[in-house]
Amino acid sequence: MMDILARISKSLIAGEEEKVGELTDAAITQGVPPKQILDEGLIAAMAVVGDRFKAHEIFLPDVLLAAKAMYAGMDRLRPLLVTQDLPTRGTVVLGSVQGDLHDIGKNLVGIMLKGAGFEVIDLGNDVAPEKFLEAVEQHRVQVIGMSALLTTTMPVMKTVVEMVKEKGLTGRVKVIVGGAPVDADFARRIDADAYGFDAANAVEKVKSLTGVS
Ligand code: B1M
Repeated sequence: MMDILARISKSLIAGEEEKVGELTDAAITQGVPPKQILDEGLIAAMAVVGDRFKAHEIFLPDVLLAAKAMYAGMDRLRPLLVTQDLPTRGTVVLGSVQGDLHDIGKNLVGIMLKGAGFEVIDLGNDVAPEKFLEAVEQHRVQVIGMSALLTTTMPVMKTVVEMVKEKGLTGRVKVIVGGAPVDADFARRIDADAYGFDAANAVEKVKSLTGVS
């Protein structure tokens, strides 16, 4: 089992999109649990990519290839992580904040939320604050979920929380934030209702925000 996960990681780091897809299929066939493939094969490798990029050992095009390879693996896992026939437990509007093009983590949160029975309105990446509020007005949204991967885009989360307050929606619409540079302390400081440290934790937090057990 370790061998196939290590091979997935190695291929992802090398940006081998097709191979990551094939190896993910092989791991699924071998019976490796999807969550383990995700955590130990794909996400662990992406952390290495981040470290190497930071150390200037690899460059942006390499990171882009690794991201494509990550999606090849995630596409294989998606159907296994999302169950179709659960009753709807509430609606979450989700997006990577304005200025932020990173969407892998946000998409994982979306997959996991759908898997837990939530309806997800995914606004994509680079989402302007007003867009979150427009979605709240147009749909019966219980939770706004925002993702940021850049320290420079984190302040947009505060803007959205302030807009929620200004519109008198505090309490009716809850806000959860997450992403690599975000932490619980930051979430508290901007008055967000919750912080999710990973996709599974985000689901737990959204369940508790919406009173779903
Ligand atoms: Co960029 N990037 N990147 N990048 N990139 C980081 C974030 C960086 C840390 C790399 C580094 O220097 N080590 C660094 C940020 C530094 C900083 O702000 N302090 C960085 C930089 C600098 C940049 C550019 C500025 C580079 C440049 O242009 N010179 C540029 C910015 C573009 C922009 O957004 N405007 C840029 C571009 C890119 C790519 C486009 C090439 C690509 C993104 C492709 C894509 O997303 N479609 C990319 C990638 C892939 C990364 C790294 C390597 C990996 C991110 C990732 O997908 N991780 C990243 C390094 C790193 O994070 N270690 C890096 C895997 C993913 C599963 O994890 O997103 O953290 P993550 O999500 C987790 C949790 O955080 C959490 O759950 C997820 C699952 O466990 N979570 C939530 C996320 N959102 C949540 C929301 C929640 C709850 C939990 O509630 C709603």
